Amino acid sequence: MAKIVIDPLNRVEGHLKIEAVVENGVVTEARSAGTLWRGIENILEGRNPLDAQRITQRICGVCPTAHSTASTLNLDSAFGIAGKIPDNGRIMRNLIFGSNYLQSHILHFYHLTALDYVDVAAVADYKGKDPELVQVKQFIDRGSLAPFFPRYEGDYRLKKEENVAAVKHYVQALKMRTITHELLGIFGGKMPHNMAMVPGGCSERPTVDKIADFRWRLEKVRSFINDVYIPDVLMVASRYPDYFSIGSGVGKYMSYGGFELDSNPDLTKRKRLFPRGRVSIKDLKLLDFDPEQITEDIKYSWYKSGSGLKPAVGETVADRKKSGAYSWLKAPRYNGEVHEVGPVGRQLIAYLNGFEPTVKLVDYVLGYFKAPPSVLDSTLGRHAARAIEAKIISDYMAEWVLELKPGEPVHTPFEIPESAEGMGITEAPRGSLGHWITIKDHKISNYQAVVPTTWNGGPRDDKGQPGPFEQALEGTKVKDPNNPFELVRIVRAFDPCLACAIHVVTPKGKELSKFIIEA
Ligand code: NFE
Ligand code: MG
Repeated sequence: MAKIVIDPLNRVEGHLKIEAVVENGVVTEARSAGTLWRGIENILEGRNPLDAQRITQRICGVCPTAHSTASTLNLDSAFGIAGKIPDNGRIMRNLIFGSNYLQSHILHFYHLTALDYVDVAAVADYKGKDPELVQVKQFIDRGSLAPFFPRYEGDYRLKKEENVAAVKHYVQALKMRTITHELLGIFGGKMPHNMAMVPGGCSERPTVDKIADFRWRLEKVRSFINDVYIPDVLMVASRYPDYFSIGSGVGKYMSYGGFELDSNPDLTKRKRLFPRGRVSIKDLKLLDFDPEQITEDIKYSWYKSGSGLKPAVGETVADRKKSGAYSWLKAPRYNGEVHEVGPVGRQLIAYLNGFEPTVKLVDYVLGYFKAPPSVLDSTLGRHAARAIEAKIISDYMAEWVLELKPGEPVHTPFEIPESAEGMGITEAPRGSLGHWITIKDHKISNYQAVVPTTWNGGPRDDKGQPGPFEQALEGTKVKDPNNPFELVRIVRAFDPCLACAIHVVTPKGKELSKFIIEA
């Protein structure tokens, strides 16, 4: 028996520790732990509700836009204006959010996970004149090799020319991310932490020159997605086809639905680009979705507040010394069951709903590998679904921006109610994201977030059911416990963000700095 401890598991956002017990070359038990304490939810208590949009974006530097979307929907709902968002405001929100999605998916594939498959050392003896490859070669020659090394060895399968091309794309992807930030800035003001998403709509005004600027920049990113990102994912998949059956998950996926296509006040009837729902993998059956079924357990988390609570009445009181606990993440559950969230769930649910762009792309990718849709439930499936949806979102952004109407309203006025409750649920790049607010005396009295990586990377729940990372790892064959490349590939395919996942908590009445010292 060997115990593998990967701490920190790098090339993910935030601080993740993975432990795996290996017996006869197979993982028999895995634990996923978030190890860096954060402090956002309780910072909000007693503040003006409008601060939620500004402060929750600080949960994360990668997907602040997801939190601005969830918090804005949350405030729309608490202020009673969810059905009154003008089209311009709704569309600009989608363009701001979409820009961040493209940034996030390109970041994940090239800069966080590709190095698990691509051997950068192939460029060490590069003699050509390609400026991007010369840059990388000079970087290697300087001898300071992070973030390319250290790494786990033993399973690099691409041909030399494939490795070299992928390294060039790694550098190009950095430029593409710059462009997505510029795109976001056109209607959002800046990245990170856009200033334009506000309750009631958007504070920016569309103009013809902004529309043209957005469209022109977006075309470069669309070309990269079509001509580089998707082909690279297929190329990696063709060299590592075994990863279509490694790392399969918990059997159930969920999506809250994302990118609002109208402002129907009845949220259950509202149209969204990616539909709401759940799916079970074994029979590819669509299941219903009711946000009332969401709860969070804390038996194995460093909290002493109530367990199994709904987020609207959630609590977050830390207890770093709690016996048996091993993570700062809570364990979110739907009707007491473990669910994976993220691109696979979104695209499978869209596929089973017959959403044409998804059906076309999923069938294309699966046809390439002669595989059924259920193989999306795997390490490679997670990468493929992410690339597919990057293309779909970028294609729709190109249409949405042309639907903006200069001179028409962007925003609907509102008043902050004396008391109210709100819920904002959406799909962040990494999966289902929800914010809940209670307002009393015109101020925030409780604010709770349940975040994608909390769903996927959370620990065991009160019943002892392991979380999605843990279940995906258990049963995995490990060739060499000293080089557990299988395990990091599985976990990275989820695109973990521990910064988001641990967005909690300073105990009421204590200063943040004092608590950090005590913890
Ligand atoms: Ni910090 Fe995030 C996304 C959110 S993940 S990246 O996507 O919400 O838990
Ligand atoms: Mg929370």
